[in-house]
Amino acid sequence: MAKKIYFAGSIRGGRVDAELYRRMIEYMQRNHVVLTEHVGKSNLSLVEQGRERDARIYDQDTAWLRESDVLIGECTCQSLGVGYELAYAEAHGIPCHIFYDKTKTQLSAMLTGNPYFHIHPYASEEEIYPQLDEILSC
Ligand code: 6IA
Repeated sequence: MAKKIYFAGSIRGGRVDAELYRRMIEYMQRNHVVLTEHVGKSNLSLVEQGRERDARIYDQDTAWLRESDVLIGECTCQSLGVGYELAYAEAHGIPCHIFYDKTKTQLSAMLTGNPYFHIHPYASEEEIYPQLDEILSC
């Protein structure tokens, strides 16, 4: 059955992995609905646009989080927003799967130390897709 996926990836934390996000999102979209497709777009504005505009982003993203079946986070590029989303999802009982390239970074102990989170370290991108298949087939 098609799942509603909240894909979390860095925006203002840095866009170095934006192409990887796009590929992961496109892969999941073959059989599922990704609520946060924009995270993989290359032309995102990173500029702060005032608290009112950001409040609309916050309201929309937290509404999507509450309606999602699962959160998939790519956390190689560390992001305060993604960390917040993970805690928010945990508080709402949404399963969270965290991917990161172990050859490039170490995750915060606040993630690896929390047994609620499913952690998926990888060494090359090809390892991600079979794991996504397994997560999303449940
Ligand atoms: O602290 P960061 O900016 O790196 O946080 C990234 C996370 O916060 C992502 O997983 C998004 O879900 C969420 N987020 C941060 N900024 C935006 C945003 N900006 N739009 C939607 N979600 C965001 C404006 C982009 C533009 C397409 C309207």
